Amino acid sequence: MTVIHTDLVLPCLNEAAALPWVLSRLPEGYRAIVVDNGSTDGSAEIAAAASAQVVHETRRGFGAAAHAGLLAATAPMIAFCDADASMDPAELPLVVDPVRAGTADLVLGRRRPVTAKSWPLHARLANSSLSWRLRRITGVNIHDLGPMRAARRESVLNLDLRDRRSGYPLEMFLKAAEANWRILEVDTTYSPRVGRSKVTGTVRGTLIAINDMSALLRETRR
Ligand SMILES: Nc1nc2c(ncn2[C@@H]2O[C@H](COP(=O)(O)OP(=O)(O)OP(=O)(O)O)[C@@H](O)[C@H]2O)c(=O)[nH]1
Ligand SMILES: [Mg+2]
Repeated sequence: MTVIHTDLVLPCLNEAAALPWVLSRLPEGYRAIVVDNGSTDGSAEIAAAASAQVVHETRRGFGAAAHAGLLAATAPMIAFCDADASMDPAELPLVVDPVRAGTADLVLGRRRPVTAKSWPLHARLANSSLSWRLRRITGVNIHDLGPMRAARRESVLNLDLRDRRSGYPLEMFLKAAEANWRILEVDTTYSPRVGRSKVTGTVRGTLIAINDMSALLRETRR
């Protein structure tokens, strides 16, 4: 029997078109936990049929889903990835292996777009200005607050993350930096998502994300 070393949390809101490919790409030793937030397109059934563990989270929000996945996980390593096929789970060892090897405490996948369509201009600009601010605040040399990431599960639990919306990935980064974690950035490929955009692909989603993140940054600087 294969030993599961990493639980992969996949927050999922109506990703029926992307899930079969995403779930087929997990390397050996990884287990998928799909956290469904009331999808109406059969995402949960598709995930279950592909033998993923399905967690239902009634509270809306990216952070609520990501955190429910963290709480449901049991493996020593935890990884996060979008469920929209923009990232390839086959690349997970790039972020997980340095944590397993003990050379990093948090590894973030820097999104390297394969085509101009992978990443809308407004999202790219918002992200690079955020990264610039984060480099200044924390001294960590990051260029993208990438959603594909990995750390030791118990260490992330100990960060006591509170955000349940779009600020969750930022809060994880800020608290890890504050705790002097060794944070590493590696390149990962970024392709156009499958299905409809929900967060930064829409202007409304980007504004919500910027709002959630700005509140966290204001708190950090106090
Ligand atoms: N469970 C849950 N998942 C969500 C929610 N919002 C987004 N997601 C999922 O979180 C991941 C990231 O959301 P995306 O919609 O890809 O956001 P993005 O990458 O910023 O922008 P686009 O890919 O352009 O939409 C995807 O797997 C979504 O299905 C939510 O409220 N609940
Ligand atoms: Mg996406």
